[in-house]
Amino acid sequence: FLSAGNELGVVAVGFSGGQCKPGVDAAPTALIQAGLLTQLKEDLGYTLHHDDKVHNYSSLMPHSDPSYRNMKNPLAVSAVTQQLATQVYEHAKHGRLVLTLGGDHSIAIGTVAGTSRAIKERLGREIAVIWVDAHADINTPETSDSGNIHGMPVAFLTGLAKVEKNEMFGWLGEEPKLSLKKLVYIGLRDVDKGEKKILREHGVRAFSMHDIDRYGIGRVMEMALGHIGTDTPIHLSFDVDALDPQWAPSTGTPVRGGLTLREGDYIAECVHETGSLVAMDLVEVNPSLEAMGAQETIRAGCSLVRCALGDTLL
Ligand code: HAR
Ligand code: MN
Ligand code: MN
Ligand code: MN
Repeated sequence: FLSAGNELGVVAVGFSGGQCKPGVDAAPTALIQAGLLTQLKEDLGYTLHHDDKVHNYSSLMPHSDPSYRNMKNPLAVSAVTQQLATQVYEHAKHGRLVLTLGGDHSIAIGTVAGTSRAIKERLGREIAVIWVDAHADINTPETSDSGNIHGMPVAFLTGLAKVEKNEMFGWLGEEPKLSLKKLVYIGLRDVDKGEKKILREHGVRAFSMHDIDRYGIGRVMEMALGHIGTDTPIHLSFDVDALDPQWAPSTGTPVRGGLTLREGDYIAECVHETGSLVAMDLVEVNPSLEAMGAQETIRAGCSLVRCALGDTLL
């Protein structure tokens, strides 16, 4: 009921301005060169809608972009995510499942905003977001130590971070793009003090690695999807650093003690099985870091996407 058949919109986003390490902008090309889109087309039978570009949004880059309220590159991230929101919206409003290949995780401000608007218009429904990540990415500009906006997207999407003029995320508008009640985390293990306070105060549903150790990934997925409820459109935002560095070493902020590749794939498979997936992001693959592990990380990323889009073991 959610997506029209096997129509897939693809957006490739070579953007790294939400954090400080170059290289994450090269991920979409690396994933595509590894054959990801061909596999989706030929093995999984999707009809692809892709402009065959990796967007770098260079025309949107401001000449000067000083830190503001502790945010680094605020004008660039705001402009890029605003443009990206429109691209994702255009796919989603036609009923396409939307796959966005990042890029750092700040791009989720655009992708979630885009699906949220399209699903509201098309189906009159609110989306749920499953955020798979070592990190909660729910700092406000005020609680962030780093000032990196890739640590803040959830705060902007849920209205916890104040927005101002259009070019400072004001384009997001007053109405939150995502309800804190429709957000579920999986894989958390490096959450800042201020973020823990936010999660606690708002009672956000979060499954840390501790919960995965305790219940196993099978029970965790039952509980996560149970919280969302059936027939709710799901946006899956998958940060490759949710995986243990053993499987995904080439990422900007690796944290030990993470998901196995099978656990990551299982999460994606379960989300696919709901039939409610409307969008997926794959972010934070950085092929220039830990060059020895780049191919491994790219393969892991391709596997996560294939699983979410319906690849099965048997
Ligand atoms: N919490 C830290 C910060 O705000 C680290 C953010 C992490 N980076 C990511 N996003 N890769 O998930 O800066
Ligand atoms: Mn993240
Ligand atoms: Mn992360
Ligand atoms: Mn930390």
